[in-house]
Amino acid sequence: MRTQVAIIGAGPAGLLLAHLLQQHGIDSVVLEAKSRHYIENRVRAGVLEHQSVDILNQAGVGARMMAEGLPHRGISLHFAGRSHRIDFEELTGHTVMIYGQQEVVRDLLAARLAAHQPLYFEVDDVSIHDFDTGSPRVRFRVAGEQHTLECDFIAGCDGFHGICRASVPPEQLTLYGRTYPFAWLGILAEISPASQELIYANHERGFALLSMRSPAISRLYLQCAPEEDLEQWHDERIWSELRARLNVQLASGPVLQKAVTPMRSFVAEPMRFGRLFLAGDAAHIVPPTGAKGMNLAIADVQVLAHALQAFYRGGARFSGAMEALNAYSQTCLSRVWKVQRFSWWMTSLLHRFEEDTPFDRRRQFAELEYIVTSRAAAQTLAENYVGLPLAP
Ligand code: FAS
Ligand code: PHB
Repeated sequence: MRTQVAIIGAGPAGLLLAHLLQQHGIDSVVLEAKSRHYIENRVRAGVLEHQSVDILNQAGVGARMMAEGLPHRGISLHFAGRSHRIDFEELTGHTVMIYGQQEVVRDLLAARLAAHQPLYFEVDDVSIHDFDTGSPRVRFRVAGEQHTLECDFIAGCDGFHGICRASVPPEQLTLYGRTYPFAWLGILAEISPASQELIYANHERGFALLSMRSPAISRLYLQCAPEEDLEQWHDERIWSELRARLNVQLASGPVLQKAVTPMRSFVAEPMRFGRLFLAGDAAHIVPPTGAKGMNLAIADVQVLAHALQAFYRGGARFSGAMEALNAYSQTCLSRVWKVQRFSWWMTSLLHRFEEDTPFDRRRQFAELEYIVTSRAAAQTLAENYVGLPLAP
């Protein structure tokens, strides 16, 4: 079996890369460990930066997003018993789109299957080889049969727990990270959102976030202990805690899904090893407070797709063929670190930290007060939230 680009992972990164390459006549094979049903129903991110919306529209997979997504012009910050709106459109001229990650995955999957392009679900025993040579290979098993996929490049889009980053000799990797002393307990509930826009709350009892997926589906989160036992959180306890922290009229409703998400910041450098390129969560993780995880994956893939197009357009003998590919890691990391900073900053601004002294707590409120009383400070939050400029 042979292709030009072997893509490991069918999350937002892998599926978007496959689609962008196919639009430029570059063949790829996508290998996914889970089933189609699993990846189409995995509830994760919910906010698309304006550039992500543009990329999906330009790729021709944005029609349902534009029809069903919710354009949002701002958010509210709740603290010290008050609510303050941050008007993204007034401050930056941009908005964001509320559209669940699983919907983006469904749209990309539909395009892949409609184009009858190779995508294998429920693969296992995946391993990558010779990516430090000009002839990398991927070995995998599907339906009990072993295969070898020869290719020009391997795209490691297999997420934080995937095998691609783990296949790089440790001495070639530099890992940066921190874990936070809390997690998020998230629910998907069949109730109309209690607010038109997202509410981020810094409360004595802990952080809470009100988000949504549609006019009938709410997505809500509350800060909890890292090893929180979900069994201790029956629905009414969750609703009561959310009401206390968000300080909004919140009706209880059927909880469709509940899960605890750990909070970490993580970056692996570099993001390229010979013919292996890491993209998305395979290379970096941000705490979800800044709503950046999926958007970073999309931004990486935009850079990688452009570099691969330049390579194949110019031909391997073209002197600049490897130029864009050689610049991939640095190009992505420059923006990744700015987004890491923003995600860390939003997390530090809005959560209760056990070890905080009274001084820390007062300083945190002073920073919130500064944001809601200074246009410059509000603009800083807004321009990061709607999306920093993509690589040129
Ligand atoms: P993904 O993890 O989405 O996709 C990787 C794919 O590779 C998966 O389908 C996996 O099954 C597959 N894979 C793994 N190993 C493989 C192997 N050996 N062979 C083949 N396939 C393999 N971001 C936000 O912005 N907001 C949020 O609220 C938010 N909530 C999150 C909640 C959870 C529980 C998690 C884990 C993440 C959350 N994120 C959130 C971040 C998330 O949205 C990621 O940033 C996004 O999924 C990144 O996309 P990918 O890089 O494609 O990785
Ligand atoms: C979501 O809707 O899932 C969401 C929104 C904003 C965040 C994190 C998650 O910061």
